[in-house]
Amino acid sequence: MTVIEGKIKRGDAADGVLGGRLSRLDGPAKITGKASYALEHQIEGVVHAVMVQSTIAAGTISTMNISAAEASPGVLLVLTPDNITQLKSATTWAGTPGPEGPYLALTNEITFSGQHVAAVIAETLEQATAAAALIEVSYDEKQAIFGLDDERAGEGIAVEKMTIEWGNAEQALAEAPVRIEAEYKTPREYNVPIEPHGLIAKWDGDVLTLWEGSQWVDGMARSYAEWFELPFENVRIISPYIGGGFGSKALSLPHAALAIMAARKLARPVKLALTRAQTFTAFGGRPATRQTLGLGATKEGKLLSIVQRGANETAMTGVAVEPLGAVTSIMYDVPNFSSRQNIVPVHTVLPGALRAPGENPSAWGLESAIDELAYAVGIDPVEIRLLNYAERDPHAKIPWSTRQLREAFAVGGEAFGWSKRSPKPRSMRDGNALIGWGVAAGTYPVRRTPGEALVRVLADGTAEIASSGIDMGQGTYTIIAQTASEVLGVPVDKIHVKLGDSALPRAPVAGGSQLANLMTGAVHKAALAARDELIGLALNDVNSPFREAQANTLTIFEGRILPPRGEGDGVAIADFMRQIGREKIETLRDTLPEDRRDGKDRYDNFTTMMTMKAPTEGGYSLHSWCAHFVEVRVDEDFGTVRVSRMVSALDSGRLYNPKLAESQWRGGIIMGIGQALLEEGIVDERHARVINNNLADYLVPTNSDVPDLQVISVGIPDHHASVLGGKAVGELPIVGVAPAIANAVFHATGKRIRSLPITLEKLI
Ligand code: MCN
Ligand code: MOS
Repeated sequence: MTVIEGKIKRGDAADGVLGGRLSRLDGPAKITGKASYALEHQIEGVVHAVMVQSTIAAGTISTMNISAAEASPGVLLVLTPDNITQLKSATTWAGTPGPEGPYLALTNEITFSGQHVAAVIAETLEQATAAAALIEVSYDEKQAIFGLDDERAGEGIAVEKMTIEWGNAEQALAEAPVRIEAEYKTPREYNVPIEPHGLIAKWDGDVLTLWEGSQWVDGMARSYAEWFELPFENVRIISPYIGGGFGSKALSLPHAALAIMAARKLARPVKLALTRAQTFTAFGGRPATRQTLGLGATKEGKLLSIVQRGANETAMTGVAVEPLGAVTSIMYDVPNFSSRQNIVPVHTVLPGALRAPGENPSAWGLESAIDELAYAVGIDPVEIRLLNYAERDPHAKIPWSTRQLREAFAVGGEAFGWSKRSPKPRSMRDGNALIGWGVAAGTYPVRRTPGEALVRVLADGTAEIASSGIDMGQGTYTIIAQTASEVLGVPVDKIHVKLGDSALPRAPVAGGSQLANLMTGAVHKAALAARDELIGLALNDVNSPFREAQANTLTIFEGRILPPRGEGDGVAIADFMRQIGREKIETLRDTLPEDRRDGKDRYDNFTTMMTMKAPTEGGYSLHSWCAHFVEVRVDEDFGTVRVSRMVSALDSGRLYNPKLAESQWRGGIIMGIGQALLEEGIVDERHARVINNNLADYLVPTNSDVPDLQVISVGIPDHHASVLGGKAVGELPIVGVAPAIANAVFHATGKRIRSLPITLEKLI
């Protein structure tokens, strides 16, 4: 720490620089209502679209009578499977060609309950809603397969690329002195972000502007451009604020295609807001999963084999894989391993991504099973995890970059008071409450896709940073400002960050918990370039007051260009820019590899996930890690479970802003509590329909369900993982929470619940 002129401190982790606990810069705008969300955008002449859904899950539309709707007041257009425009099939998010044939946003073939069958567009929302109710649809109905548990669903289709095997797992399991074999299940779970999906679509000739909450404006703009056969540059998505996404706002969806189509046909801007109920069927959440796990071990608890056979439901018309082997294959040191997975087509909307797709249900199975093994061999649940600690990646057989999981167990256990646990189930109680202590680990990979950022230093002493990357509440605005502030020496309140607009420099998806690492990396690079240019001008410009200075002696701090100590106060950047007659210094930088910088490679990098690097690429295996310690209180008579205390220790490498990372961790843990105890899409088996399609019946935790959550960072900077040393934050914390709670419930009650959520009827 250096002190200049007695007050300004250099090298201090002040709130405004990287590593500081700056509060969210978008917070005041959100709290005061100044932040305007997609559907709040006011636009002249806007008309309203309302979706109509199928009431059956399987069959064909035989007739659709739209005449009453068309004659209804204010109605401008009714879109049906018979009159929609056939769009061009678009490249998938993975970068592979889309399905053959045209893209049909509506079809007469019904494959799930709640499938869109028509859209009504009218002058007002009320008129569109009233007219939508007048549409009469009749169907040739077929028997639907309601879900994974439907006998007719069968075993499904093997997904060969999910197979992970080494050693001879089946034989080693058969010969193991101790064996645990059980089935673990998770139900359909939904993203339910508070801001429902929707958009405003406006055409100006062949230029399409969309106000739509998006986790990935560039990727979605590509889909829209391809569907409507427009140049990519003609599509602009504006998404500065997003009311949560949790994985559900990364891809273009059929309802949006219909709104855009209607706007074109009518030559009027169209606004479409899904209802809350429609957010359960307009896109899918986490598919239901089941997995059998066989754990073979020595009598001392050393793992000899893991055999996993998993399945997740998918739609009749598309493939969704929830990788159940994701955690199973890397968590423990095991000489024999086999994981295989099937997908089972059922009559449901295509499942999507929900916070830690794969890792989440994977950890649910494994971290429950290892707990069962701990009791079977009679050792402590933390001990058994340390006994089987993987010193390197057991699957890729390469070293970890960093793995602070041992530290997480030690630090978390200490803070929780784990050593005071009495090992026997049902041995701790407080009156009528059975008390249980449980533990589980979690992990999430470090994903890497290059990013791009623009830095602009302006003559008024402020700086602008721009990128199409988004902030849906994670903190992107804030950490980007901190990064730029640290490099440019411009105070954070003089930095304006612009995000969420596909007209800005490109960025990959805010998904897979990668955006923080890649955007801070890109901003750091662009800001360094701007800083170099500023100092270069200070040394060389004919009008610069520093022309006589030696190279490498100038610094920039707190908005001033400073000479070496003792040689004066320096000059404010604003004054300097004026003196040299410059309005701005602008640097655009990306973190693309040299050979991918131009043309199609560059375009694909930002508009597909084709270029995302595997966490094992580059010789190290890159992952974040965590350990959750939970106390539950179970009412012995009623079977109600309360999480009364939780301590989690997490390794996400270096934190760019600990306050925000802790908030991410708490948010994820709360979602984990919901998953463990409350969340479940309840399927009416007769109609293959999710019936609790609203926030009164689809239960998520409220404040009274959540105790004080202690979160502790045990990470260390990891420069294999990212330029600035951070690892994944966003999805890590949900992983392992549900099994930690189930393990605590077992400790409290002696009952092993292997099917989520842990509701009271399963306990009494
Ligand atoms: N962070 C940090 N230090 C790091 C990494 C991250 O301080 N080394 C903090 C930053 O505040 C950063 C945040 O954690 O903004 C999340 O960073 P990261 O893990 O890179 O995740 P992304 O920015 O890519 O965000 C996506 C991630 C995902 S995939 C889901 S799902 C999810 C999540 O973020 N959905 C969310 N968190 C969410 N939070 C909110 N409020 N709303 C959602 O929909
Ligand atoms: Mo997160 S489910 O990867 O958007």
